[in-house]
Amino acid sequence: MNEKIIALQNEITEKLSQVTDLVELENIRVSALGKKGSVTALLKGMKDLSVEEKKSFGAQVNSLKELVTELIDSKAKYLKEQEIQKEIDSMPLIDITTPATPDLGSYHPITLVQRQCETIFKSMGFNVEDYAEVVTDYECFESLNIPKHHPARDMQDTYYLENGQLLKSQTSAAQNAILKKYGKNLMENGVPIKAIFPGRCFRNEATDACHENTFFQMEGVMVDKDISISNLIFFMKTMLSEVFRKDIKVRLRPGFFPFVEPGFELDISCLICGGEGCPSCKHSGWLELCPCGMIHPNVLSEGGIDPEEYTGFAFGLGLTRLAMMKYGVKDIRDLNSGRLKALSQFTDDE
Ligand code: FA5
Repeated sequence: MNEKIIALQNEITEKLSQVTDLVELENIRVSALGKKGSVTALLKGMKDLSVEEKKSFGAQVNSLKELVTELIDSKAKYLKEQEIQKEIDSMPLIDITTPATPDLGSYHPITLVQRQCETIFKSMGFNVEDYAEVVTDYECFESLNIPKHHPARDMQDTYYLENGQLLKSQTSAAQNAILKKYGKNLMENGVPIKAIFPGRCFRNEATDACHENTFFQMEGVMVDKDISISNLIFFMKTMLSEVFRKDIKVRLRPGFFPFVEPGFELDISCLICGGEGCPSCKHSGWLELCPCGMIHPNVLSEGGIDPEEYTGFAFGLGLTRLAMMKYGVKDIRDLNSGRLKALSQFTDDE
């Protein structure tokens, strides 16, 4: 190959190896391949050569031109990629297209009040249990001292499934399983049964401001030697004062449930109307919140616990109504409405 061409090729290759930006690269392109560029100049200088020399020299200059063009193109591609990478590296590690105040969602008021009750009872040594929503007749009624055809079944409009099972109409449906689960530890090691079990309940109710067909309860049981109504009242009082953190009026009156004896209705003075009477409390000034009582001996026996030796209390707190009272929700149906704007305004910050 011609020495001049070799020298020029080395010179251009050397320059290209050192170039670091696209402006510099463009200058090299113009200085080599432009009208007045060094490679173009070689072609112009061919006029003094013989025809044979022109053929060979011209071919070599064209190869050089092709080589330089290729080198410049690939260098340009590399430098462009480098520039993009630099720009990416300099970007902040956050998505700047995300809205400034993202909607993080919120807990439902019933969840808030349920969690609060769980914390209160856990701090008093209760275990939290979960239970099925579809249960058997035995769980929901028979094990609770409500045999088939007992009129107490009419107290709840229960949804039955075709296979004989039913949608849990009360969290009491888990009592038997809980007694059986913890009974052994009670009898062998003297560890009291202390459990709460929140859950969703279903009843074919005509709905109004304080009745829903789908609502939450939280059942609680405590069984040990010498458990009395005083223990029951202590736990109810502690729970209510912790939930409301203010003085509220409650009343305890006799109530009938076949699975407790004696049984009580624990009502709360309506916090929506201050006890005056309104649709939220069916104009009575009181809201049935947490029926309770001493567990019936038949229920203890059915759960494998000797009623001669042990006694216990049970309660069925209306969690949905508790959320109504705590957050001042006038109509219980709003809680199942799915209206996020309304439901997201509550927090558990005191
Ligand atoms: C029961 O369900 C009994 N299992 C409670 C119980 C447990 C008694 C343990 C004794 C011992 P009741 O049907 O009254 O009882 O319901 C209990 C509470 O659930 C009510 O006081 C109320 O707060 C709530 N509740 C009942 N029905 C509805 C409804 N349709 N909508 C909203 N809350 C309801």
